[in-house]
Amino acid sequence: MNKIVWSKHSVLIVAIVATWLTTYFGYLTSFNMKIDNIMQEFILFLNPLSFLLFVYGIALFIKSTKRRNIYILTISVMTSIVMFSNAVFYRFFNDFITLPVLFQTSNFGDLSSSVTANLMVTDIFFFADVFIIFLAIKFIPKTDRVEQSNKIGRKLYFVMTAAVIMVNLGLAEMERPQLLTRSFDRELLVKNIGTYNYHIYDLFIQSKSHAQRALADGSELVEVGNYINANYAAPDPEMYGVAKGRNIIAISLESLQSFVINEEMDGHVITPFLNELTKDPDTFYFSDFYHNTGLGKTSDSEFIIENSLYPRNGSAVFFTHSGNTYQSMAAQLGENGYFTNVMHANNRSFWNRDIMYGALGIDKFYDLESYTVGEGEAVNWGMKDIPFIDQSVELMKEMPQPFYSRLITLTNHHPFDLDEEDKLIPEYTSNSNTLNKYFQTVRYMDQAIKVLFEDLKASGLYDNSIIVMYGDHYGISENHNKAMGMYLDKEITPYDNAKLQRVPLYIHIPGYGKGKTMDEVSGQIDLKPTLLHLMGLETKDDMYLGSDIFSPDHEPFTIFRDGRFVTDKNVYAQEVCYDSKTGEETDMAECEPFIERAATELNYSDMIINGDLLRFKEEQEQSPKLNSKSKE
Ligand code: GP9
Ligand code: MN
Repeated sequence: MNKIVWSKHSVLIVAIVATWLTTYFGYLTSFNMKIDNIMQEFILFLNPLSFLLFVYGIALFIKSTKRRNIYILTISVMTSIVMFSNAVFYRFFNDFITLPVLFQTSNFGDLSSSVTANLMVTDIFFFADVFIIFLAIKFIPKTDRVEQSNKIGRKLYFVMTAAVIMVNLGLAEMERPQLLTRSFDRELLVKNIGTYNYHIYDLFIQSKSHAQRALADGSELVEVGNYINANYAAPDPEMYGVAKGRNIIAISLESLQSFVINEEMDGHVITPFLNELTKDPDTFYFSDFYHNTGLGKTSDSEFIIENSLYPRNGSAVFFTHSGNTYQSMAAQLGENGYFTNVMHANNRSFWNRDIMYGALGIDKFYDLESYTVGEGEAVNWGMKDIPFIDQSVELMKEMPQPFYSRLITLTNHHPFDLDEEDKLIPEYTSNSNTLNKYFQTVRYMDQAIKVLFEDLKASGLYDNSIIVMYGDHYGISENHNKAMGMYLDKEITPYDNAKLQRVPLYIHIPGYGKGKTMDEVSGQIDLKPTLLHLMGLETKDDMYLGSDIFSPDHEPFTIFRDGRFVTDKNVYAQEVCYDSKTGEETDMAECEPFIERAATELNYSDMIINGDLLRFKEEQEQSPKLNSKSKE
């Protein structure tokens, strides 16, 4: 190193290196992050650097040595506090701190008591850099008078900082495409951009939604409320309450699309059990049902099903609006005596579930920690569906009844990897490895659902439950159109791509006997009112955008998050209006009124979420209720 640079900036250099290494060492000792390869290890090592270069670099603008040293020390204390707090928090929650947790009162667990209970003497290590910097300031001989850094030197420094940021982001993007737009998981964020940058990112996301929230004053409720009331579909009296009092077992079928149901691949039946179920007298099978998800994928589907609102465009609402007030299906069931829970053998912070579930009023989250993943029981993203289902049913046996359990399956997830012994049919042969393997993992999932039904029957839970199963979102993206075209034996158009967003929905009511295939166009957005009405619960006063599929007033119309839509007559995609039966282009006038409707509806949904409007509704409801009660 250049002698002059060293003597002029020794404290700064010591500070950067000391904090960098303390942070990295902190990662290794305090957080249980899964590192799969050398590249991830390297990114982890590199990731504190960009922020540290930047924040310590500001010292270069401070003329007085004393002030400059104070600044450097302050930064090191602050970064140490950040790492220290995260480590303590992690011990209890197995997660990194996010701002809504600090400001939310309705969270799982009590923060302050758990923090004090989780302190360790070795935590002093997080302040090692402060100590080292302090020694450097005291003992490194000040041979040269520290002059103001020259402009060129400073410029060079910040160019270097920018380069480090770019390298870090570039590598992160390679490891995890769309990391920042989808913000899947805090652990992935910290692994890729580091704790410090993660907190800035979190601050940015949270303050953006806070600003929009602050601008809303509740007056928007009238307009949105009018639209919602006008579209209310009253329940069919025949169906209302048919499953009253039963347990609800809802299964999120990972990446399952309808194009595999009742079909074959090279002569192999893909979903034998699910096919049988479509003909089962206790089952309603919805053959023209669509997902309404966006970038938030599984978490978006959860959001839609719980709230009957659309997720957000371009980001995952589970991350951006976990501090909102919601009127979720879980909360409503909870008020009616249900024990509400989600079962999913994955890291609890994935999709910010641990936080969002608090806002959705879900009583318990059975995450990875609730499961025992035995030898050979994990593949691809984690625990295999069959042992997951076996253990979930075991857990259900212990639950207070009635319960509402939502199970999220995982094996049929991109890249659709499977152990040899679980491959029940051969691969498909096309230019898409993804599609080729998809049929096999779907076949495995079908087996898992069969096991679920067997387990439920054996446990005695079956007869008093209702089983609802739905595909969460597409599994095969448009990037595989060529292979898909080969399988479907046609050229894939935007019309086909829209129709491929069909996901299966099953509502299975043991002993009911009057089930049938429903070919009404509908979507995930309709599930909440449909289910609540089946349970005999009213939804008239709730704010939601879907409608009960069994209602005679249900409209055959579903809107995709990106503005495409499907009606009984048309498919609207890529600004083209198609005939829904033939797939041929048709007169735009047929689609016109719905284009407007789709835009309005998505906009109202965004208004509810961005303005956190349901908090005003809650306030309004509390006062008149009190009044009417006192009159009785
Ligand atoms: C992760 C699982 C999959 O926990 O829900 O998420 P996805 O990538 O499908 O959104
Ligand atoms: Mn999914």
